[in-house]
Amino acid sequence: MLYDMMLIRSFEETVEKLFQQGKIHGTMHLCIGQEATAVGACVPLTKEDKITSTHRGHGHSIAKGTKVKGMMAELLGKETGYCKGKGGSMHIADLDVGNLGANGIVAAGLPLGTGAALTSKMKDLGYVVLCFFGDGSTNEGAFHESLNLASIWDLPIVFFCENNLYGMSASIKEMTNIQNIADRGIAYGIPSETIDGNDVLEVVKATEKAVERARNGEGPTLIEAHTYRWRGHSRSDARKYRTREEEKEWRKMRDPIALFKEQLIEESILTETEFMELENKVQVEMDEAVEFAENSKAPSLETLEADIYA
Ligand SMILES: Cc1ncc(C[n+]2csc(CCOP(=O)(O)OP(=O)(O)O)c2C)c(N)n1
Repeated sequence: MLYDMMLIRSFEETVEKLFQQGKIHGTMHLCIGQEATAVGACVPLTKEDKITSTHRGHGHSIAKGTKVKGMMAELLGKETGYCKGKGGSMHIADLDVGNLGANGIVAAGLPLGTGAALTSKMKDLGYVVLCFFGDGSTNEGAFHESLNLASIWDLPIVFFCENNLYGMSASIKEMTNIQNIADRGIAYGIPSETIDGNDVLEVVKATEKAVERARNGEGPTLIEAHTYRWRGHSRSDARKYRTREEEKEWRKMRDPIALFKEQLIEESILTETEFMELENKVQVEMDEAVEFAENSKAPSLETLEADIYA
C-alpha cells in the first residue's frame, strides 16, 4: 500500500514537471494529498471488481492496477497510451483490470457504476463496483438518482465520496447545509459512514466491510472519506478561496504517506533503509515510464478519426 501511494505521488509530481516543460498539453487535476483514499479503497477489490473514477483519477487508476507506462504515454499524447493518445488525463480506462474509466463530467461515474452493478446482479457475474466521486458531485441529480436505484435494487456497489472540502473554487461550507455528506445516504436507506480518508488503514477497514455487504447481496454502502487536495483544482487555479495556512496544516499534519510510514516504522514493520529502497524503486519505475512515453510515436494523421465516437 505504501509503495502504491508513493507511486501515485511520484506519477503526479512527474506529470506536473512534464507539463511545466511543455511536454503535456491541456490541463490536469492532481490528487496529491489524496493517495490513501485511492489505495485503501481498492485493496478489498479483486481484478474482476470494477471502479469508476473522476476527473481527478490518476490515483484511482494506479491503485486498481493500471500501469504507469501506458498512463504516461496517454498524457503525452502517444499512440501507446490507454486511449491511443487521444483521451489524455481525464479518460484513462483499462478494462483488463476492471478500471471502467475516468470521467470529466462531474457525477457521471455514478450512473455508469450503478449500471455496471445492475449488469453484475442481472447476469449473476459476481463482481462489485466501487464508484469514486467528489463532494461537489453529491449536489448533482445523478448522485441522488444513482443512490436511489442502487438502494431499491440492492445493487453490489460501494459509493465512495472523496470529500476534499472543495469543488473547484467552492467550499463545501457554502455548497451544502449539512455537516456530513454521509447523511445523504440515510435518505435512501443506505448504510453510510464518515471516515478519515488520510488514514489508509481506516479506509481499508471501511471499504472491506462495504465490499463484503455488496458481495453478500446486501446492497450499497456510502462512504464519505475526509481528505485534502494539496494542489489547486486544475493547472489554472490560483487557490484564492483558501488560505496558505490551511494548506500547510494539512501537508504537515495529515500527509497520508508520512502518516503511514511513521506507523509502519513505529510498529517495526518498516525501516528507514527499506523506505529509501522503496523510493528508489518508485523512481526507477517512473523513469522507465517517462522514457517509454517519450520514445513512443504520436498517433498518425491517418488514424485521426479512428476510435472517436462524438
Ligand atoms: C456536470 C459538470 N458540471 C460542472 C463541471 C465543471 N467542474 C469540473 S470539476 C468540478 C468540481 C468537482 O468537485 P468535486 O466533485 O468535489 O471533485 P474534486 O474536484 O474536489 O475532486 C466542476 C464544477 C463539469 N465538469 N461537469
